Amino acid sequence: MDRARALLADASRIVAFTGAGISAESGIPTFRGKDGLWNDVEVETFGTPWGIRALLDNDPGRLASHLLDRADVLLDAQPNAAHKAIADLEQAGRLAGVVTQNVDGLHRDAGSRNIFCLHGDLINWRCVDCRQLHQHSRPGLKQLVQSFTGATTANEILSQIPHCQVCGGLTRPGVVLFGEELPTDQVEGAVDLLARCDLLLVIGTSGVVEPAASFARTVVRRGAPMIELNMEPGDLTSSATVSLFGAAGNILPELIA
Ligand code: BJW
Ligand code: ZN
Repeated sequence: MDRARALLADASRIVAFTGAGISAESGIPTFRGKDGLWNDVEVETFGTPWGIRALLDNDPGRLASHLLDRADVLLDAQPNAAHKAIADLEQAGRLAGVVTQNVDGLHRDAGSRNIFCLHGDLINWRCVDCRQLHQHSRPGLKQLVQSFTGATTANEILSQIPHCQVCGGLTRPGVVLFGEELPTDQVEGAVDLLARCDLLLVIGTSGVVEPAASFARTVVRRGAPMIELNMEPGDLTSSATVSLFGAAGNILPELIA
């Protein structure tokens, strides 16, 4: 903790690089590890566009109940002490921005401003044909997902989903699934921010998903120090200057106090 505090004291352009672990204390399960989402559902089915398409065609009831379960935890979640500590650091002029892999919008809700979402955003839907943005409110999205309750056919799901006002195409959540490209504007913003940071604060990520993890490694290769906060060692631990193991909601407020 003393070494981490000294690194923080020396830095003037800190960037936070976050993953699912920062939202665990807001009640959102992580993807990997003992309570991870991928223990309950197969990643090949629920984490890929082709898996979800096949589920819609072959087992729409299971897709509907999965979406209802995820909406339940994601749409009611509130920022925790770690999200707030990050927002406070930015407010104090010490943190230049946040690069997150999370789609839950909790950094924004906590008051962070300069945020780049590498894996998209649950609230910001897009047209599958022309990629036009279709923004939902949390209550509006909740209502939409609740309309899938009891669906047994693909049409009962598809008929509830709004169509694009520009081209009439189907809209879908703006989240990045495996095999899909990351949003160019978010990647460009993140890369630019990371290129100018003088301390990387890596919080709650296993560091196994690419290209996100490599963006963090690039900062270290350039010579900037990295502080890692995690419950346990992960794939980025060997790149960290200091690792603090424990819950981010406890450690982070103590670290920046
Ligand atoms: C706590 C805590 C507490 C708990 N406090 N800590 C190069 C090499 C190899 C593979 C690839 C590669 N390039 C691309 C790939 C393929 C693939 C990939 O990375 N695969 C690897 C897994 C092998 N990547 C992609 O497909 C990406 N697209 C891409 O590269 O496009 C170009 C391309 C296209 C086609 C061909 C080739 C290239 C897209 C990746 C999309 C990821 N999507 C998901 C799902 C989002 C939607 C949804 O919500 O359903 O994003 S997967 C999931 O993993 C989610 C996360 O953002 C992402 C990262 O996970 P994260 O955040 O690290 O969470 P966990 O659960 O892994 O870890 C949590 C951590 O927190 C743990 O360490 C805990 O200990 C800790 N923790 N509680 C602090 N309280
Ligand atoms: Zn469209």
